Amino acid sequence: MGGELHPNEDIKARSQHLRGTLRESLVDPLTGALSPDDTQLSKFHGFYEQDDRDLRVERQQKFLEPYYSFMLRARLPGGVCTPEQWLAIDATGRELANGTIRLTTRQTFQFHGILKKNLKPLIQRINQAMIDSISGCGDVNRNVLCDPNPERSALHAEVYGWAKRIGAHLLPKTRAYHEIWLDDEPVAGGETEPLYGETYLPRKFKTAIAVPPRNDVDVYTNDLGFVAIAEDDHLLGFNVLAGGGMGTTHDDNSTYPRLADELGFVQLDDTIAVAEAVLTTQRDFGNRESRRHARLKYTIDRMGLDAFVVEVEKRAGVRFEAARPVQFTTQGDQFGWVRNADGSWHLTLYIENGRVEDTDERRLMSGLRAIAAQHKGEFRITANQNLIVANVPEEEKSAIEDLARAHGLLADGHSPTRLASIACVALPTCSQAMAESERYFPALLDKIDRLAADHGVDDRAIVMRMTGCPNGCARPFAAEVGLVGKGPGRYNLHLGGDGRGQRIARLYRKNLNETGILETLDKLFADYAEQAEADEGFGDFLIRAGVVAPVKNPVEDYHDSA
Ligand code: SRM
Ligand code: SF4
Repeated sequence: MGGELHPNEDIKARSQHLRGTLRESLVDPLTGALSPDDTQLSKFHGFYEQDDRDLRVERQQKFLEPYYSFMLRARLPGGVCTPEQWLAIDATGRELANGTIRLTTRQTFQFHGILKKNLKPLIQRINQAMIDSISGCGDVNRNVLCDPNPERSALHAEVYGWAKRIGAHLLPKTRAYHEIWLDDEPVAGGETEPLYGETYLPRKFKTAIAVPPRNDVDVYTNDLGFVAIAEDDHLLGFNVLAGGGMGTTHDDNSTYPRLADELGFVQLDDTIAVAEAVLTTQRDFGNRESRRHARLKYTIDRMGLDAFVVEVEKRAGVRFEAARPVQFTTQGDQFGWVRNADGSWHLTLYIENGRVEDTDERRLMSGLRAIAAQHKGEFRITANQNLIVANVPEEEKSAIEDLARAHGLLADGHSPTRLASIACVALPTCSQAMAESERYFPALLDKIDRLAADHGVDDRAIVMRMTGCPNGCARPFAAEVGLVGKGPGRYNLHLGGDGRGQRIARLYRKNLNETGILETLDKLFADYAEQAEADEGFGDFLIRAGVVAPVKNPVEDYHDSA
């Protein structure tokens, strides 16, 4: 470091706490876009400027500006919302966005295809339903994930409380959002950002809480992680993790996916102080010159873990105790009905790649609307892009199940691998996509399912994740099989995650087309069928068989085999 600050630092510093010229951009009738600086600031308000990439060339040929629209991501700690809120989300998606809702890998929802003129009405609509989009994106702490742990709801409630508390504590204090979108009076006499300062964080910052034995939030892929330590369903404290992240750049060996390190155990009372200390250490020590190297994972590797821990302890006024032993068994969701300790029920629905829409095959959006109209409990979005209908009384069970079945929302009939797998959004909305993901993965999985059946391994759940680029939005580097977009129809194949989110998947083959992917998996499935031990996961088998070597330290040996 010691070079020039990244231009975004200046945009943040000049923005008057994220106000910029967003108001002016919004009413500029000459373009469907925002000014370039405002496109950076808009992220802190939860939305991204995008253009329809399917239409790009055609519009270019007609000398038209790209077909601009916006993606908005809500803040929904722990993914929890009420049926009334769901109905508002549904109506907003149909009336002011592209008629779909997208459940994300961070337990919230996105709208796509919002026209500039509809942005403010849309933000007002969700706020009327008591949902906001503050810090949906941007260089701040994002939506805090929390295990939706259906079986143990007393503990879930306690952990969810912490997700909300941590999220609220790490929110920026600026009133810019309320002034611009909700027409609040401007703050008299200026305001300060006590936690973030004028330039916020060097980069995005992500926090999650997991409740063993389920790692369904992929806690090790977060900048800051908390692993709940409980006794008799009562929360004692957390093992604190720091420095996880997935984003990489193809062929740039200075970037790598990394799982978080364990810092140690803290008592509940110290949770907020430790969260703040990790965030402010990253604020002060993170790289503000190269956004590619700005995440906390690089800060920790540059400082050294020991020095990082000393700094966090000093800032928090806390000494970490030795981390408590924990064991995770899965990264996936538990589909179908699960009985809760209080006698009520949870139903986990399968939403393929999180896209809620009505198609000729399935009427997911109508189905969820019908369930929301009837249901009195909660909805919980999972970090695997699925939806839980939570706290259903015994007498409502069959009506909810009938609705779910009629609309194709049940997991029944899907292969265990499909149910364990996810894909990112990619084309046509994502500006970063190099290859298809959400639109292509289901068809590829049909073929992979057939291969698995041919080899008799179709009863196994293999965690497969596809992304359209190496940013890693579906966490492919923590999957047993990761497919990462390289170019149109081309993917890098990563192998060797452990199905529990505790091992990085290594790059195995570059630039494969569909035939290459299927041929490679065909051979590996044959070996798996022949040589695997009983109940041995696919990723564990690949490591034991020496197909890929485990990554010991991503800085030193992640790129070895690439
Ligand atoms: Fe992501 C950027 C979608 C979870 C790593 N991500 C994007 C953008 C906004 C593209 C852009 O910069 O223009 C994508 C919008 C696509 C669209 O049209 O909707 C996008 N990310 C998503 C979602 C919707 C994927 C999904 O299919 O669910 C997820 C929304 C989560 C949320 O609700 O907040 C999503 N993104 C993730 C995750 C997974 C996670 O956080 O658990 C990761 C990997 C973990 C991590 O952060 O390291 C992730 N997204 C990225 C990165 C790479 C960051 C890095 O450190 O290099 C980018 C690009 C960037 O930040 O510059 C990115
Ligand atoms: Fe877009 Fe890449 Fe994220 Fe997929 S992984 S949504 S292509 S940024």
